[in-house]
Amino acid sequence: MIPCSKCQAPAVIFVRYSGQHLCHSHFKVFFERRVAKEVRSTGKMKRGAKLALAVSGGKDSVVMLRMLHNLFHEKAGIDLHVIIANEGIRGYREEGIEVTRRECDDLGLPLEVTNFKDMFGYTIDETTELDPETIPCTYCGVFRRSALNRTAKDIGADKLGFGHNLNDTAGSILMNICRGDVKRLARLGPHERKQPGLVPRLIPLRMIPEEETALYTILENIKILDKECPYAYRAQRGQFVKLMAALEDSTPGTRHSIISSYESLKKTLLDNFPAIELHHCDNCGEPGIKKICKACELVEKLDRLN
Ligand code: Q46
Ligand code: ZN
Ligand code: ZN
Repeated sequence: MIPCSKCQAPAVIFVRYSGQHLCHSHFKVFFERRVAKEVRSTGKMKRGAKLALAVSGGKDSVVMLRMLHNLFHEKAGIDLHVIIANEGIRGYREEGIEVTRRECDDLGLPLEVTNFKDMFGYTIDETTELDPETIPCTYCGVFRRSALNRTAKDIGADKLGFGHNLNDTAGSILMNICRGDVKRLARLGPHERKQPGLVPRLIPLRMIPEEETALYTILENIKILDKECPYAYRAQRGQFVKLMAALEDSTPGTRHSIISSYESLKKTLLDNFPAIELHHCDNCGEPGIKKICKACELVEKLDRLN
């Protein structure tokens, strides 16, 4: 048995990037403290603020939900609303909705299910039949952003929380650098500036490595959707996630270094690429760069193919 670096209890994890062995209770403190710090420093929400949480049923979003409930719902008077996007992926999404519904019932939180079929006229399964050449995640990502933003606005949310972890955040930074997409890099969340029509994002688990979220669900006995989307193998992001894991494995702390480099560059990025004036889509009213938003553009494409 390896003892905890802070007490003599058996360690449940070795945190390579900090060189500490931690027992269950010290790991919990270590985990929760970082989430609370992230929410306080980037969320800046006052008592009575409304926070919508985008939950999928997967480990990260369910842990975010549980944590925000335990740390901020009653203690800080933050009003929580849960949103789940139903993309229409057979054999996958139903279970995610079930897991999320159970968690919301247990915590006594309202849940809003927003269906792609109702909002855009197509499920993701249908987009793959109509347009097999395009990666399903192209439709899914654009529709999800729009659906969650619209639903969060309908709820009257001040912020919209996502369960992205450290691996996702560092992977997104790396992906945008590799693609040379500096404008997008400048716009990555968390968002402190408010743009008309866009609910600012909050990313409570931004500094938490994926393996720690996984351990937290086991130790705290949290039920999650433990299944991968059947289209995940086609996602381009996957290669950056794998690359990130390999880099971290050979040099522990790489993910944190990527985030801190990004933080140091962020001001320069925002000065050089200030937020552009967004239009309201002629069709649905959602903010976008062009007269017609990306989601409506994709719907038009599907209508032509149908
Ligand atoms: S749900 Fe949608 Fe993901 Fe499935 S189709 Fe791609 S984007 S992989 S997070
Ligand atoms: Zn301990
Ligand atoms: Zn639109």
